[in-house]
Order: sequence, then structure tokens, then C-alpha cells
Amino acid sequence: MSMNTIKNKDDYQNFYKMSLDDKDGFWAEVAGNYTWKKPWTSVQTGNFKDLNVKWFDGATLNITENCLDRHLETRGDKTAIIFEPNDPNGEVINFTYKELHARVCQFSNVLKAQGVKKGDRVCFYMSMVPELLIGVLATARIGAIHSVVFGGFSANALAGRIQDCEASIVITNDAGFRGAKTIPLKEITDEALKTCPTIKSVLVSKRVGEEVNMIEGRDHWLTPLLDSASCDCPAEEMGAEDPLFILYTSGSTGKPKGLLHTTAGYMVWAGETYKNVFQVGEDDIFWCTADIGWITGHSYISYGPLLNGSTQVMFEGVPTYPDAGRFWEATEKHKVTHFYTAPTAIRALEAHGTDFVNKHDLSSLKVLGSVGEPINEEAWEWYNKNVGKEKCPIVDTWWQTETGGIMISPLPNVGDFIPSFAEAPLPGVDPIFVDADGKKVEGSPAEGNLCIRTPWPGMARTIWGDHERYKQTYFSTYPGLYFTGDGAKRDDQGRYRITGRVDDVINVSGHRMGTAEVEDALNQHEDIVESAVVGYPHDIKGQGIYAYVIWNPQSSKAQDHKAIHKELNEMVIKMIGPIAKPDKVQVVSGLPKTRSGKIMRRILRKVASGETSNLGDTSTLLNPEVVEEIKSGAL
Ligand code: 7RM
Repeated sequence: MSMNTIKNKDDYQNFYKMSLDDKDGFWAEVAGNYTWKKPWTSVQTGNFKDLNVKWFDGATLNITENCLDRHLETRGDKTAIIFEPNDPNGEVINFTYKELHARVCQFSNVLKAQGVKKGDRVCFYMSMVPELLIGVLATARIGAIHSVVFGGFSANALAGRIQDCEASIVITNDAGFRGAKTIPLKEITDEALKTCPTIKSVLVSKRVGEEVNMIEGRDHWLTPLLDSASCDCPAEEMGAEDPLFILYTSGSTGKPKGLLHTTAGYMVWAGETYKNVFQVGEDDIFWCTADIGWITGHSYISYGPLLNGSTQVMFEGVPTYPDAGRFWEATEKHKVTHFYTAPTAIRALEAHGTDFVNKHDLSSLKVLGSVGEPINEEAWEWYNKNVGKEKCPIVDTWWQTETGGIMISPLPNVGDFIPSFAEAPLPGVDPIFVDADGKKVEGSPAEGNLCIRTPWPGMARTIWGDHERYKQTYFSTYPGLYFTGDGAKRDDQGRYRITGRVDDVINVSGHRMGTAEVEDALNQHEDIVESAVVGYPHDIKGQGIYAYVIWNPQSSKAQDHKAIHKELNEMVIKMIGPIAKPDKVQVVSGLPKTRSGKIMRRILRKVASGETSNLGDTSTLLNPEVVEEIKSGAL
């Protein structure tokens, strides 16, 4: 069987079956699509019990040779990146594969000159500019480990991430453009670095032209260093299981976790999922609107498209700047064929009406994608009708930072494309439902907690510096299984529908957040006695953040709820970033607690979603009287 793209239902069924029946044979053949320095000695070893999973062990390679070098002969002059700047009248910059290769080599040499070695951690805190993508690839080329921190996070959040992985260098911009605003990235970095002794140098890529403070000996402008660096840099020979990157993500408890992805398995997963889910042809133009600060940007900007030799758009801006037509204007301008975005963006644009869409010629589009949260039917229909003109399949791709790449998705030419269904597992993905008691739920239709039964190449291997936490978080709830934290359903034909998180993780505008993390930030305020944060349905963001707070009654502001909300917003912006600001803050005199002292979040969630009649049994509460107060004060 040829390991080329899945083209129809039969291919899908054959591939899927083979991937589970003859796992090693299947992946050995798939891996043949890539360039290796040394072959593997085993395709896959290890299991979820011992949590020692390895793929292609013994092999050596460099992922950037697969993204760049191997295309030079056949696609050297093909455009790899079309950079669409924040300002629609700004300069579009194209990079061919040859140019991108040269830029990456230069950047690699700059990193080396700064003393960065194999295994060192390189932190990026940048806006969506080409230097970010080039820097990420340069890091991988010399065998260092990238940790990209989304440019919307605060100094405190950046510092925590730098400290956790003990990065030695951070690369930032003077400032970043984001719609009508600029973000003072260097200033925020300076603030963060007050508590980051491991950082030896800071490279600053000029973008906005903002005046910034440069510390002698520590801070360097990037451009002059790049300009004088050689365009030649041999790729480090990496072991298959050598670390490639760390990416921090939120969970139900504790600080964000630094998930570690390794080289060969991640490469094969990013490359093959991109190929099969999007089916991008040689002359097509792919555009993923995510930020490289999230996993979607890693797998479907930095790696997947380049591994497949595609041409892609990289966008610096936001969907509503200068107006709600920006995505469609750029789609027309660059003749985008494959467009991948988040439901929250679709809903936000839908609210501005169809004129912004209909003004533009979208006839180039062939495939649309959705990622990050469940897509509601209405948004799906709007996307399908107004953007896809009912002729483009919508691939609703379910996956996670932990999974490295897409796990469940309809495929073009294969799927049934039913609104809000992710439909079918990709080859190599072995999903299973488990009920609350840990019993496996077989057959269809069915519903349960979504788990994965066997290792797949793209899975994270550990949490940086805390393997025990990795085991605890994902593999202990249902021993022997990877637990995703999501609930799901299967219809009578076995098609999957992801219903959302079943833990204390909320998804706000496609940004994953732990409610505990937001509570920790709120609790930093001196007048907060206690807080509880829950998600509630929000028309545009998917979920909004609802905070119940007990405010110090002695404080002068105790009656001024508006002022309290404002102060708490500032605290959250400081501790995490603007994406975690509570949408609603309800001041309460107590929180409903069980006799063992646990907050009954079920009640808080119901009240926050406007459901006040059917709260279930509250008799076991320590303080049932507080429920009435909370109900009557609901926002
Ligand atoms: C890629 C990404 C992961 C969480 C995941 C889900 C939710 C993502 C979908 C989805 C329904 C989808 N990584 N999620 N995609 N829910 N349908 N197509 O988003 O680590 O940031 O978030 O996002 O709850 O567990 S992530």
C-alpha cells in the first residue's frame, strides 16, 4: 500500500485498520516519507503503564532538514511563507524555501554565537513575525529546545515559564503590533527578567520602532547579528527521542505544565496529520490563523506545512482589524485554498454580519478547518454557507497540546461533515470511552470520558522536570489509559462528537485556562478572602469566566462592585494576562461548601449559566443558606 494521502473512504478504512493491526509496519512505512540520518532500531516501545513510550528509537535526524533542506532541490524557489502584516497596507514579505533555509541557518549561527548548545532552552516571547518562525526552526536546527510563550501573557506568567525550564536566552520584539494596539514586549520581558537569573542574553528583533531599554552585555539587537552571520549551518544530528520543544498549557490544578515533545514522533505526527486532514496540493495556499504561542501554531504553522513543502500565509494581526473583513480580504488577496481557524473567531465575525464576507471573492477556498473548542451548529452553518459557499468540507479537528497534532477529524473526501462532529479517529488513534466509575463503554451509540488506549507518535512524553505529575495528571484516573479531560459521544454510526471538558479547565475564546489558576490570581488581591471561578456559556467566547468572590467587608470598596471588578481585572492582567480577565464578578458572603470543606462547583456552574431552579441536592452543604443569596445575586 502506498503511504500517500488518504483519498477516499476505502483508503481511510484500510489505513486505519492497518495502523492498529500492524502498528509497527504501518508507521515504519509512513516514516519512509521522511529523511533520516540513521534508521531506527525499533518503531515503538514502551507503554502507558510504565510511561516510557519511545518512537523510532535509535534513529537520528533533524526536523529542520525535513522542513527545509530536503525541499531545496525540488521546491527551492517555491514560496514557503507569505507574511501578511498587521497593517493591510503594509509590506507583504515572501520567503522561498531557499530563503527560509538561509535565514534559519543565519539565526542558528547567531544562537550558537550566544552560547546556545544542544539541549539548552530558548524562550520566545514575540508577536507573529517571520523572525519567530525562523527562530523556532533555528533552535531545532542546533538541537536546542524551544519554549514559545504567547505574547499576550503577562510578565509574571512569562517569568514563571522561563524559571520552570531554566531558559538561558529569550528572544523578543521591541514591541508587537496587534490590531490597533501595540504590545510592549521588551518592556514586559525586562520586568519578567527581574526574577529570571538563568537568562544570559536577550535578542531583540525590531518591529514597531519603539524605544526600549537595552542592558549592556545582556541585550542585543537581532538584525545586525543575523546580517553578519553565515547562511550555512549544518543541522545537529538528533536522537529520535531528543526533546524538540516545551509548551506550557493549563490544567485543572496547579501551575501551567510544560509539556515536552520529542523529535521523530512529533515530526511524523505533525507531517502526516497535516497531509491527511487538509490535503493541500502542490499549488495550494494554506492559512492557519493561530498564534505560534499555542500548539496549533506549532504543528500547523511551524512544522506541518513545511514538512509537506506547502506554501502558507503567516498573519501578524487579528481578525477584526481594521475591520471584520480582514480574514476574507487576505484570503482573496493571497488566493488561500485551505483556511484553518477557531470557532470563537467565526462567532465574532458572524456578529458583524455577512457584508464583510460577501465583499470578497472567496472562490479559491477548497477546505475549511476548525480547532480549539467545540464548534456550535450555528457557527458551523455560518462558516459553511458564507465562507465555504457550501462547497468546502469543514474539518472539525479535535486535539490537544498533549497530543501534538490532530487526533479526531473528518477528512476531505471521506467525512460526512455533520455540524459539531469531529467524526473519526486518524490512523494510529485508538479512542475509548470510560464512564465515571472507570468502566469501558463499548459500542455505539455511546457517551463517556474520552481516553486513548495506545501510544501514538505525536504524544507528549512528559512534563518538563516532573514525570510523576505527567503520570498523575493523564494516566492515573483510568490506569493504562491516557485521559484527555474531554467528554464525548458516539452516534449510532460510530461518529465522534466532542462535548467539552469534564474537569476544571475552561476554554475561553479557544484559550485553555485552569479555573484554579484564575482563582490563584484573584486571591493575590489583599481584599479577597476567597474566590471560586467557573465557566459559563458565552455567545462569542464559547465560555466566559464567572468569578464568585468573598471581599473583605471592612474594605472601603466593599459596596462598590464595579470598582471591585476593575481591581480584580488588573490583578488578573498582572498575574496571567488579559485573556484571563473575569467577565463577571459576583460578590458573595460565602461559597457553598460540603462538610469536608470542598466548594460545590456544580451549584456555582449552574447559577453562572443562568440555571437557578434545578440545583440538585443542597442538603449536604455546610452552609445551604448561602445558595439563596448566590441565586438572587446572580449576574
Ligand atoms: C488544539 C488545542 C485542548 C482542548 C481539548 C478540547 C478543546 C480542541 C476541539 C476541542 C471540541 C474540537 N489544544 N478542543 N479542539 N473541542 N472540538 N475540534 O486546542 O491544548 O489548547 O486545548 O480544546 O477541550 O481538550 S489545547
